[in-house]
Formats: sequence, structure tokens, C-alpha cells
Amino acid sequence: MEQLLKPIYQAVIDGDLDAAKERVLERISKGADPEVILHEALIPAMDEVGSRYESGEYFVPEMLIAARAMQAAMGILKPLLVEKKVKPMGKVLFGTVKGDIHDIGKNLVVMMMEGAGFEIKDMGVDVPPEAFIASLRTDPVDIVALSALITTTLPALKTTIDALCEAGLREQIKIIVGGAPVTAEFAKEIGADGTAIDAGQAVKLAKSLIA
Ligand code: B1M
Repeated sequence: MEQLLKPIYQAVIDGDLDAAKERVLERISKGADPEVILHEALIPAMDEVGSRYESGEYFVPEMLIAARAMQAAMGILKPLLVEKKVKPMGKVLFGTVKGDIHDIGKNLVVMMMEGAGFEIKDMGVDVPPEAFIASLRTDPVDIVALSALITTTLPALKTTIDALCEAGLREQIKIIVGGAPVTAEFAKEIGADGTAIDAGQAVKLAKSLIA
């Protein structure tokens, strides 16, 4: 990692929200590329936090404050990464499935999709299938995008897709799923139209499905 990005990386690992914001603002004012900050400092910092959690060095509170620092830093980058296109590419209903409260990855995909010109209705986290169905009935979209970030909530992806089928809504939408534990095989098995490993790939996938 570039030496100048180290303080941002460290601030997120330490869960130091103010330092994370200050360091990001400082790099931006010096002309740093927001995408480089995101991919070379912020995301690697969350990976390191995950490794520390796995090894027992960090516990949930440390993960949580690191996540807050990451979100604060992303808040600064968002307007720089999202350059709204005039004509919407299509409309997307997005949410992290029931039982799962991780949203950093989802927010990142939302941000990139907005940047690509999609109009996003973000349902947040821990979203039950009924909430997706209720929303689709009053506010139709082209794509439903579902995130699941832990292995224990993978089944909720299938439950949600099944519920959309039972509600008779499947034919009118494309469904994409994603999150670290989601594989292409799993996505196919549960009847999704596709998956993507990261935000950039998710944008490409959404564009190809709309086309
Ligand atoms: Co939790 N957590 N967490 N956590 N957490 C992980 C995911 C874990 C891998 C940590 C570990 O053990 N190494 C592990 C899951 C293991 C597994 O799957 N079996 C884990 C666990 C176990 C838990 C709890 C169960 C801990 C506990 O309570 N004992 C608990 C579960 C809570 C729940 O959801 N019910 C929990 C809680 C939390 C916090 C609340 C403390 C916090 C979340 C805060 C928040 O999101 N606002 C948290 C955090 C921060 C993490 C780690 C450290 C970071 C997650 C993250 O933001 N990554 C994480 C370890 C890690 O990931 N290294 C971990 C960065 C983000 C940019 O990546 O989310 O993968 P990601 O998103 C990517 C792609 O997946 C993809 O694009 C994104 C951008 O590139 N993508 C899509 C995502 N959605 C997509 C949708 C698409 C397409 C692509 O199309 C629709």
C-alpha cells in the first residue's frame, strides 16, 4: 500500500472515526483518487479487521467501531464517486436479506450503481421477503438486488427469491445476489439471474441484464 494511505488504513482498523475522516479529507485535498483510497486503504482495512476478529484479537465492538469509521470515510468519498447520469439506466430495489445487518458492502454497490446511472431504492438491512414484495407491488423496478454477507444468511437469499416467485412477481424482474459467501453456482441453484464479486462487477451485471 502507498505510504500516504497508511494513516487512513490505520484509522479504520483503530475505529478512529474522526481520524479516518480527517485523513481522507487530507488526501483528497492533495488530489488523491477516491477510488484508490477506497480500494487500497478502506477495503483492505476492513479485511484486516475481519482477520483480527477471526484470530480472536478483535471482538464485535471493535468490528462495529471500525465499520463506523469506514462508513464515515465512505460518506466523504460518495459524492466524488457518484456522478449522476441524467437519464436513469433502470430502477433497482436493493436490500440486505433478513437476519443480516452488514451493510458496508451493500452501500458500496449502491453507490457504484448510482454512479452508473441506476435509480436505487435502498431497503436497508435485515429486510424480510414481505417488505420486498410490498415495495414491488406499489413501486415496480427492473432489478431486485439482494446482499447476504455471512454464510448463515445465505438461505435467506433463497427464501426471498422463493417468496417473490410465490407472490407472482418473478417474471417482471431480474434478480441479482451478492456478498462474500455467494458463489456463481449458489446463485444459479437458488434461481437468481446472476451474481458479482464486487461493486464494479455488479454494475456490469446490472447493465447487461437491463440491455
Ligand atoms: Co461481521 N462478519 N458479523 N460484522 N464482519 C464478517 C462478514 C466475517 C467474515 C468476519 C470473520 O469472521 N472473519 C464473519 C462471517 C463469517 C461467515 O460468513 N460465516 C462475520 C460474523 C461472524 C459476524 C457476526 C455473526 C459476529 C457476532 O455477532 N458474533 C455478526 C452478525 C450480525 C448479523 O448480520 N446478524 C457480525 C456483525 C458485524 C458488525 C455489526 C459488527 C459489523 C457490520 C457493520 C456494518 O456493516 N454496518 C461487521 C463487520 C464490519 C464485518 C467485517 C469485518 C467487514 C465486512 C465489510 O464491511 N467488508 C467482515 C470481515 C470481512 O469482510 N473481511 C465480517 C467490506 C465490504 C466492502 O465487503 O461486505 O464483502 P463485502 O461487500 C463486497 C462484496 O461482497 C460485494 O461487493 C461489495 C463491495 O466490493 N457485494 C455484492 C456485496 N453485496 C453485493 C450484492 C451484489 C453484488 C455484489 O448484488 C446484489
